Amino acid sequence: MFRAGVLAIALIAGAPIAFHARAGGLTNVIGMWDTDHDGTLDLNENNKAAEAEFDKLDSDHGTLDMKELDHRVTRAEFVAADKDDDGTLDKAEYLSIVAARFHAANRDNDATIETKELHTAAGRRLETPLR
Ligand SMILES: [Ca+2]
Ligand SMILES: [Ca+2]
Ligand SMILES: [Ca+2]
Repeated sequence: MFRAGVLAIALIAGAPIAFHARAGGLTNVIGMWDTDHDGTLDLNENNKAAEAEFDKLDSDHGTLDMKELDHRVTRAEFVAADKDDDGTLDKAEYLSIVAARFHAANRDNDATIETKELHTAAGRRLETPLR
């Protein structure tokens, strides 16, 4: 607990821009899901965010249809991800779309999404199914 606090303070001191973004209410998905507090979103954190969003959208039966997804994914993505062709996305199918968007947004191929990568067209597409 103590170590985590020190780390958080160090990060805030070292990243005034990120801190201001949070303080100003412009919290992005990195701010929401950066559980290891390294200032970036890795695929593990990305998947946790996608799972939480899935659970939020899915009220009852463990899958999402196009209506529940409400424009978070495109029709083409939906059809490609729906491996069992049942007209809905289960969690694994949904995560496959989000993972593809993660890789598209990760321009420098370093396994993490940085704030600057979120501020691209691909980054915004990644944020859509995560919040
Ligand atoms: Ca992180
Ligand atoms: Ca399916
Ligand atoms: Ca990156």
